[in-house]
Amino acid sequence: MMEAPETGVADMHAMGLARHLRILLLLMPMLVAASSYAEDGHEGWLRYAHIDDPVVLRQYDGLPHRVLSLGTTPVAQAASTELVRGMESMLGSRLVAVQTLPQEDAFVLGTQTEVCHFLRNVCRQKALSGDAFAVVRVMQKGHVYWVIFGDEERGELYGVFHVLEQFASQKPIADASEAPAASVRWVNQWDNFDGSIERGYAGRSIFFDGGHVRADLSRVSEYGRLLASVGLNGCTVNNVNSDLRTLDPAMLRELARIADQLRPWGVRMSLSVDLSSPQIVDHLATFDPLDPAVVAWWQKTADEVYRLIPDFGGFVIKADSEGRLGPSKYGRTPAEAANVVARALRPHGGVVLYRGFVYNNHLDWHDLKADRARAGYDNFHALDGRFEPNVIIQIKHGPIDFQVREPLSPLFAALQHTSQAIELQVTQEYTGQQRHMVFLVPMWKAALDTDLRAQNRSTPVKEIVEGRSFHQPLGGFAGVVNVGLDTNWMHHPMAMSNLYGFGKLAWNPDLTSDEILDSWTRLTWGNNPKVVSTIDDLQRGSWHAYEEYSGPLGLGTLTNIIGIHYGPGIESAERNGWGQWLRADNKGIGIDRTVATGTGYIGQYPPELAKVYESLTTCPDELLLFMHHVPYNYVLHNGKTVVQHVYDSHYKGAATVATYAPRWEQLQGLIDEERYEKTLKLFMYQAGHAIVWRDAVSEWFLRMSGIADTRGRVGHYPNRIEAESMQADGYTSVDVTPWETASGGKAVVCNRAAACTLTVKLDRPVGSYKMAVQYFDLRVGDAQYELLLDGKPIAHWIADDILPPAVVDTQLDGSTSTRFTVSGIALKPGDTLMLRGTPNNGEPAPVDYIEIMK
Ligand code: GCV
Repeated sequence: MMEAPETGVADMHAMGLARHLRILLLLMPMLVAASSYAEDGHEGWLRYAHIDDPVVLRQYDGLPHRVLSLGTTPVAQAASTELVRGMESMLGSRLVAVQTLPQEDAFVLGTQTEVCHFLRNVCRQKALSGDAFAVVRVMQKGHVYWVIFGDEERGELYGVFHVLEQFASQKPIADASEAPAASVRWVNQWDNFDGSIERGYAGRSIFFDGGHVRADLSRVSEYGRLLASVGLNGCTVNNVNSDLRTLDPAMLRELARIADQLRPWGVRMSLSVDLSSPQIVDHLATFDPLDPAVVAWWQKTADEVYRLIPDFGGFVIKADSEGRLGPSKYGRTPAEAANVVARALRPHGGVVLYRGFVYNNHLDWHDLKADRARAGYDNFHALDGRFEPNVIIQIKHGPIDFQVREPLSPLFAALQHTSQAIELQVTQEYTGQQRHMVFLVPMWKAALDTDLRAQNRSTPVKEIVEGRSFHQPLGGFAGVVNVGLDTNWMHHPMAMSNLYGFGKLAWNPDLTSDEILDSWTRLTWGNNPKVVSTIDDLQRGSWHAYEEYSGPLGLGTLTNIIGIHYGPGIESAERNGWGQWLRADNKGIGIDRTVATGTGYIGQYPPELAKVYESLTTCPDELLLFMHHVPYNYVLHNGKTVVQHVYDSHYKGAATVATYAPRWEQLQGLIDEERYEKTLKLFMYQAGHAIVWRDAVSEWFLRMSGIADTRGRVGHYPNRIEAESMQADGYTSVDVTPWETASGGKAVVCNRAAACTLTVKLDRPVGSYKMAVQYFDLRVGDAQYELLLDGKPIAHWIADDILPPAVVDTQLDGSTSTRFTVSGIALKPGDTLMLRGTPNNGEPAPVDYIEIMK
């Protein structure tokens, strides 16, 4: 017998090293992939974090190690690759792909027809249709086959994502069968060809740059994967304010590259198109939808689109709205326009989503009967039943424009012979632009669950847009998302819950907001119970808190509505053609939309609901000022006067937001450092900005109504030292516009190259204090600030945040006002506090006030 050569300790060490090296080399691509995105939110809810808990892992012990994928299309391939990827990452178990049905347990993926050839039991299952999927265990010849199938490959992919989501939420894998609520589950991106995104808050376009489709479309494929994982099946890639070159043949060839990236994820590309395209692209004499040359043009163009993009979804049309041309130019109706385009798409299976957002933005504000909220109904209700079957009217959930609270658009109930889709806004245009945490799913749920009582029977909005209430062939959900090139897609780590939630609701609007939130939190942040409950609690009330400090009682978000829609800018709503008025004077506020004395808008609702809104006795407080004009001392159902409610609500909302950062700090060490820090910074910012909102709105109501806050808060800030009252060296006082966005309506600026200072002698009793400096952080420049106590530096910071640009980049207002805080400052009577501001590149180190609190 030959003796095995002896292996010395040093050799063993070397062998061990070599083995480690081999393992390391094998793992290298995975490590590189993992570390390049680390925990920066890039993976969204598809982190597939490894499950370490042996007890949890044990429940997956009996799962197969083989996978047979019967389809050959890109979607089928994506489904099996995803299953392998997810299981390996989460369970550490390697699935081996096989080509034939193995004589051992296996996962089997395919369409129902494909699987049925091999596993007879699947033929006996209820036939699936559309995008439905099923997961069933089938016994055959003593082996267990886990079959994941759909009517089409897309369902198969959804089935795989369903299974992976169970692992990620540490739930057992059980048989399941699901079908989506509606066939159209699309996202809209308002991306421009130059790479900018209208109302996008997370960087530049993942699709376009410099007038063309980007060379590198890798983020598009990743986006497609995220969308598919929550059941979304369409993506309109360009702005509804569509570039007039969209249907240019050269551009179409470029756009086809985007469709190629989305295709493996079962996401059909669609395009926003302008009705004047026939004139622009091919110089036709007219774009009159009834002109035979125009009809032929749309047919020729649709044929060309489908030649390039065989799975093309359809066209989204914004017309006669906010400066876009439309059929009204020729005295034609939206139905006549939509139908011409729809007929061209129909042979190819495409649809038209014609937006119900048609209104006149040059309304006469002197006319007390003029009302923008009426527009959707007024423009469309008479056309009910006149649309081709492949036209869907895409209706924003409220009659105005994605405000923090609106009633449901009455148009949903008025169109009973026309397919409809609800348009929801995932991008937080009016709800904090992804710098404020606002979990929007509760708002959407409230909208979808609203029973409009059309025909005096139950007609919840969700059933209308599913096509169920009025037996329509189509229906759907369109979410304006506007992800960008920011690593984590939406900027605020919490904002991804809105995209996830939109997809989940589009698939199943009966899910509860809490169910959606809880699964998003687990997938995104892990299953640690403290992490889950803290994040769920933070998010759950965030919409309500935002409403409390930005615009309660149905007033709408009290922002600068003709500008960037971010910080407070209350009176911008009044006296212009945009029709989003408050109708405020020193006696009262709110728009009278009653039938009896107002604009008659309430009469657009079915009678039962109209009755509720028409009467002050039954109109809910939360919509009061949307429906009625009342005096400031009108008493609400909650027993408070309107004005006192406004004060209390703003203080309450801001106080809630002040708790976000301390609650978040409880999670330090339980989640990754990168996302922890980013979120903490945003929560601290939000706390400061909620105070800007609180003070601006409360001060404005105080000045307008002349009615004091019974709790003495508004207008009294005993801890505040106005910058303009401090001893200044170089700083000069300026008026801020609008006045309510700075304390006392004034701030100070340093208009010289060298630093300026503000000095004040303090007279605080001995103790430890917190200081807040309210200042303005402009896009231009990165000014520096330093706080000195008795000559010693106690804090230093740079104003380098990227806040939404105001009307002009150098404007001091409620969008650029922000706050720096520092705690644990020991004070005694007679201390001298100095703030030194060093301007930079046009940013004059502006300061509003300093607040010193216990
Ligand atoms: C894309 C609002 C937004 C616009 C948007 C428009 C629309 O008015 O502020 O940016 O335009 O809605 O939905 O068409």
